[in-house]
Amino acid sequence: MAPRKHTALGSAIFLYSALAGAQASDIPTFAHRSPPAYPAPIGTGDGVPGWSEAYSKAQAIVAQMTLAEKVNITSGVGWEAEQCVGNTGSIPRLGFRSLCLQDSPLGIRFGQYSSAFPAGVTIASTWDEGLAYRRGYAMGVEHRAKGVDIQLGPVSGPLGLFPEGGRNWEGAGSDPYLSGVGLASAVRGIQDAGVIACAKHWIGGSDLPERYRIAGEGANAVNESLSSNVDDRTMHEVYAWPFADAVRAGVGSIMCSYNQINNSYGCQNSELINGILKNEMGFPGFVLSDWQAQHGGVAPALAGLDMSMPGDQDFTSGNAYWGGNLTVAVLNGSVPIWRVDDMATRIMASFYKVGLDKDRAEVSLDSWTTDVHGFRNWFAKENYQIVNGNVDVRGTHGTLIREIAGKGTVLLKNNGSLPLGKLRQIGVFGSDATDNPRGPNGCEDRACADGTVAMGWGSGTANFPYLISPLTALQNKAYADGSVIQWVVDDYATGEMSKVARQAEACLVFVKAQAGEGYLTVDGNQGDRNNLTLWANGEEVIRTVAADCDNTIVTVHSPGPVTMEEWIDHPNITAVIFAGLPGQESGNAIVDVLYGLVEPGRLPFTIGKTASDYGVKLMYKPDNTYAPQQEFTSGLMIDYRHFDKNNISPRFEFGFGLSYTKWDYKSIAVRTINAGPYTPSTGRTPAAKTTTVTESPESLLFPAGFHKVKNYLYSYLDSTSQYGLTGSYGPNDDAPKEAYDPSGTPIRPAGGAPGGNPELYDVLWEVNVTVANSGQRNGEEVVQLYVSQGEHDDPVRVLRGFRRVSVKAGEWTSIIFQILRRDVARWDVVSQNWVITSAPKKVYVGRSSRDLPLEADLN
Ligand SMILES: *[C@@H]1O[C@H](CO)[C@@H](O)[C@H](O)[C@H]1NC(C)=O
Ligand SMILES: *[C@@H]1O[C@H](CO)[C@@H](O)[C@H](O)[C@H]1NC(C)=O
Ligand SMILES: *[C@@H]1O[C@H](CO)[C@@H](O)[C@H](O)[C@H]1NC(C)=O
Ligand SMILES: *[C@@H]1O[C@H](CO)[C@@H](O)[C@H](O)[C@H]1NC(C)=O
Ligand SMILES: *[C@@H]1O[C@H](CO)[C@@H](O)[C@H](O)[C@H]1NC(C)=O
Ligand SMILES: *[C@@H]1O[C@H](CO)[C@@H](O)[C@H](O)[C@H]1NC(C)=O
Ligand SMILES: *[C@@H]1O[C@H](CO)[C@@H](O)[C@H](O)[C@H]1NC(C)=O
Ligand SMILES: *[C@@H]1O[C@H](CO)[C@@H](O)[C@H](O)[C@H]1NC(C)=O
Ligand SMILES: CC(=O)N[C@H]1CO[C@H](CO)[C@@H](O)[C@@H]1O
Repeated sequence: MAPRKHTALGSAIFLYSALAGAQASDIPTFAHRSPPAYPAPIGTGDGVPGWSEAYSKAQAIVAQMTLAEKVNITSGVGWEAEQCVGNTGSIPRLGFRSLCLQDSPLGIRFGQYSSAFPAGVTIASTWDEGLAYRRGYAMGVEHRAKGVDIQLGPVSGPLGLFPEGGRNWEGAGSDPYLSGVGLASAVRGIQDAGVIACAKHWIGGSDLPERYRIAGEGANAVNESLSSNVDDRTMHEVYAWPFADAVRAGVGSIMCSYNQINNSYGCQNSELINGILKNEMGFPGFVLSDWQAQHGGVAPALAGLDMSMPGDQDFTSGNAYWGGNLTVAVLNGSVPIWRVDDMATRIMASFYKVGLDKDRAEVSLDSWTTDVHGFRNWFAKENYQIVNGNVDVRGTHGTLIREIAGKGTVLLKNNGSLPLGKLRQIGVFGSDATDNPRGPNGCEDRACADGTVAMGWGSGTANFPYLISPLTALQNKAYADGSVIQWVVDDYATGEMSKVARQAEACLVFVKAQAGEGYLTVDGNQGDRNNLTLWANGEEVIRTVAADCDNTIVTVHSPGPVTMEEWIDHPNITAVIFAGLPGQESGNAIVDVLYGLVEPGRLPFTIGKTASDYGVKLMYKPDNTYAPQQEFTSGLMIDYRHFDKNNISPRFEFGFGLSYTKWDYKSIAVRTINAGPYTPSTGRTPAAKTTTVTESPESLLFPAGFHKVKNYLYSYLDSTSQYGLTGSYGPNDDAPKEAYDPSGTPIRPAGGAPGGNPELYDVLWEVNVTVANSGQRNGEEVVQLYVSQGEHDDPVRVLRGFRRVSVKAGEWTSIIFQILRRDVARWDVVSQNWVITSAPKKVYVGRSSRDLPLEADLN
């Protein structure tokens, strides 16, 4: 979410329209349309695991709220209106403080005395569910101590269809199963620490639609955001899959996305929010808009949006789609009162679910200044006070960060040079080894590639409390070992590099690529990378050093795959490491891996030989000026599934990574579990309790003598004549009369509980696998389980289980995997349900998606 302040923002002229300034007659006709799904299901805690008590409390407090109070907690008060990147209104009468929403998925954005955790791509590379939970928990602890109520993370979407995609690194790898486990672990961790997690972005933004988000911006000006056109089966089996895991894990909030899906905006697509998320996936929490992803007032409310962020139509405009306008829309009947009751109840239920009613800390961070004192209402310049309390919330998280960064570093090539022993002389090369001369936080939202790359750029970032560069850590190591160490960190000083390379016993080359969010451009890359090659003269640095050093060890810091064909087979390159985006402990972690103190991780995506091998094309220029159309023709075949289906040999396949020891896959045994049949869910979502507004418009006016903060958004009415306002619907989102039906809606057959029909999670098989460490060192292996579903249109194999195990040298272990009904089912577009076909199914177990020594039939 949330870019910095934009200068030229969307021309959202119509209050409740999806259209920004176009004449209906000029609008091109696009084939893809999203079906209507109304009414919005009313959230319930009845019989819902983990939610029933929270819902009772929420219903009790919402029953005490006036309409203006309910609207207040659904509506943001405006960009820069308060200290967090997003803040709702408060309820002074009930002593309820406004909710604070803060980026990011890897720590506290704009935080001070807080940690910069490894990015999503690096935690995914650990393939360690327990570590993912601990990372989530540690981030939650930090947010909670700073007074943040909702942490805007974790991320699954973009999922990584496009390897160049600018925000892939925020998420947990390019496979829905891996991403789902990552999402669910982070959600549990964050929420166990007492903070509401926000799974984002719902949905279909595998491209970076943000570059086409804003009408009237530069050469890529479009009238409406890019539309991701995704077929139903792919939506279920690929893009929505991880979110089902998050919902099942109890996630309190989900953020809808900037892009359109089938030409309907993510935050007002009724089929996606009302239909798939709230009905089919049984999501009891609330949906909030990405910052300026809301394009109307009534349509999103009816389509299931529950919270408007940051509240203003354009940043700091002082106009809201909701706030006072939602109060009006309820009074005049365009939004039913029960819909606002449901919004407020869903928000409060999540609040109680994570225990925010107990010991809630004061907000002690500020997003707009690093000074201790500042204006609490930054845009209005009101309420000068202490805004950065500067509580140090880091605890011992540095140790955890170092462990994750080490275990998430992937060893790609090793001709025996690693792990390093005591060296007489070390050479270090490349600007990626060293500090950014402007400092660790010297570039706005980390948007530069000077010095070592340890996170991507954009809103998904945090301030570094410190950043140990590889060079710093290697100097410390050299000092301890009594080694000589020399370095050349000017990427163009090739003459000097050759000299140093000729003297060193090991030549450690650090190269990089960088990517981020599209509101900032670095070296001509508008968020998305323009290519998959190295930045900062990387190839030449490698070539130069390798020409003079027969023990050249290359480390790549990057948000995703880079092509390596030009240099990987060079005989003097004895080792290659993919070190992802490791966070504040970068240098210590790479030293741990180089010297063999930790066991490395595995790739959460495929490294292809060429960019075109991925079979997809990121749309760098809009294909039409009205609303770019991104056809997801790749369907289910994302990442390794595409390589497998088309018999393309990658350089390094999904799941690949070398270990410092040797592993033998010994045996596999499959046990069939009698799970019983799969029964489609029946019944209805709850009916509305209240359908009429009893409050008078007069009682909703601003109280006499009320002080209005400049451009702050309130839920009160300016005048009682205000609800004579009229407006219209956008053409894609016409609200049918069903939207106003208070009697609920039939539960979809695949629905019935958070995460979908509970029987989808029945265990059908248990697979017992034994793996032995036959090497000389204690080690850690990531045992991976893949399933082939057997139909001609299925992927060759899909990941359906993994476990990172620690085994001593010479010992073995057995791992029990559970294969769930969901793991072998496919989405049937006709019955709108999951089905298991009669095609023969197999299970494969091994070290990567292409190294699978064990297999068995699933009968
Ligand atoms: C999008 O359109 C495709 C067909 O073009 C359809 O299969 C799918 O269900 C639609 N999805 C949504 C959410 O509208
Ligand atoms: C809504 O919240 C604002 C502060 O964020 C507060 O000034 C206002 O009184 C609240 N409105 C109601 C109805 O409580
Ligand atoms: C309601 O929407 C209209 C039209 O966009 C806008 O001018 C007005 O400021 C909004 N009202 C509030 C209270 O935000
Ligand atoms: C170097 O390592 C790669 C992979 O790690 C392996 O394929 C290759 O055979 C090794 N070459 C030598 C000379 O050991
Ligand atoms: C790829 O992009 C990077 C970063 O902008 C640039 O340094 C590099 O030269 C580009 N590579 C090619 C082959 O153009
Ligand atoms: C490998 O390094 C040695 C120096 O150690 C150098 O003589 C040789 O030419 C290099 N090989 C290649 C292929 O560059
Ligand atoms: C009610 O108010 C909303 C918001 O001002 C407006 O969009 C809508 O058209 C109005 N509906 C009617 C029936 O007046
Ligand atoms: C799994 O297989 C191993 C090796 O055959 C065996 O020792 C172990 O008891 C099995 N575990 C279970 C739970 O059946
Ligand atoms: C159909 C339509 O309204 N197209 C408009 C899109 O935006 C450009 C300006 O950016 C207008 O010139 C087009 O008329």
